[in-house]
Amino acid sequence: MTSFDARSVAEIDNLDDLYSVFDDLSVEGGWYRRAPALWPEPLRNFLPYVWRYAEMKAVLDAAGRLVDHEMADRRNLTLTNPVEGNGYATVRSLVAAYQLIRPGEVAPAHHHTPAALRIILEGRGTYTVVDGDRVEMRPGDVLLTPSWAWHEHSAVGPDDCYWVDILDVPLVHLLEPMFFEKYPAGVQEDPRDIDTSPIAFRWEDSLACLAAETAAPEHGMAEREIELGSPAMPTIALHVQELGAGFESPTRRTTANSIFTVIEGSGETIVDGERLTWERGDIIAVPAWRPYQHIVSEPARMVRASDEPVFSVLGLLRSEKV
Ligand code: 1HN
Repeated sequence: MTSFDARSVAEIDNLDDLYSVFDDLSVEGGWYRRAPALWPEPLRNFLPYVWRYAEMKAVLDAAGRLVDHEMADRRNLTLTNPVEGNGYATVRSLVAAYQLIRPGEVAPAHHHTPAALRIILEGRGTYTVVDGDRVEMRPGDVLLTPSWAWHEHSAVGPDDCYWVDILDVPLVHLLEPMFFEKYPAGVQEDPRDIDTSPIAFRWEDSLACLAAETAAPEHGMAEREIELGSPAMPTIALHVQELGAGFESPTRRTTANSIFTVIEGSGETIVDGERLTWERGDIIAVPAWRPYQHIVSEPARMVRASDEPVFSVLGLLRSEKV
């Protein structure tokens, strides 16, 4: 920074000279910006994308042969949105990952300010311990790890276990309050075995609640829909959606960002004109304000994770049919 000379600034008599002092002072003229600060509607930033479970599973299996838990802590593949310049997030505020844990392995305890949840895809005999409560995780279950909760995972059965992690890490990156700590003892001592817990949404309960729904949701993007929690966590909402064979949703867009995990069925989602086909276990990124429509081939159930609660509480949630 050069020294500020008020007298020479007072003598400036043309715009070029005025602009030339801006950089030195780290200011910009609101009328003379290099990049606009406001625009009429959300930009197309993050890209619509689908990650295929069949491919991810093959990669995880290879990692399972080459990377043990001593080395990995968590053996997961984070899903990096392919938009230029992005190195981490799946959509603006959320990151998703596929994780594999093999029989006998323990992913040691840690906690962090980002909130997390797991959606179990495959494998029996896997447990998570959240703040001292040891909960079995079965396919279709959704398990929450709220901000700052201690959590570790283990597999004790005969199966390789695969699940999807979704976290609000990119939101915490944006806002800066990142804290992370490993549990000093490695694993939590004397966990309590419990089966019902406010952090565990069981698949059989989701199915029963879906079956009890009489009306379709107002937005029309599914034939039946339930919410897990209200919302599940302060930054992440979770909805389980049921879409029958042949179902065609309207085309809608919302300012919230969504990650869909396909629990069963197959179909395609047309996101901003791009046709993304999907089947069981696949993950679909639907970024903010991209119009999207589901077209279903085989009866489908999916979990939509979104940052809707953040938008609601800030007065920024807008959705519309297009
Ligand atoms: C994490 O802590 C877990 O605890 C999984 O299983 C995925 C992705 C990004 C950052 C932290 C876990 C994660 C993660």
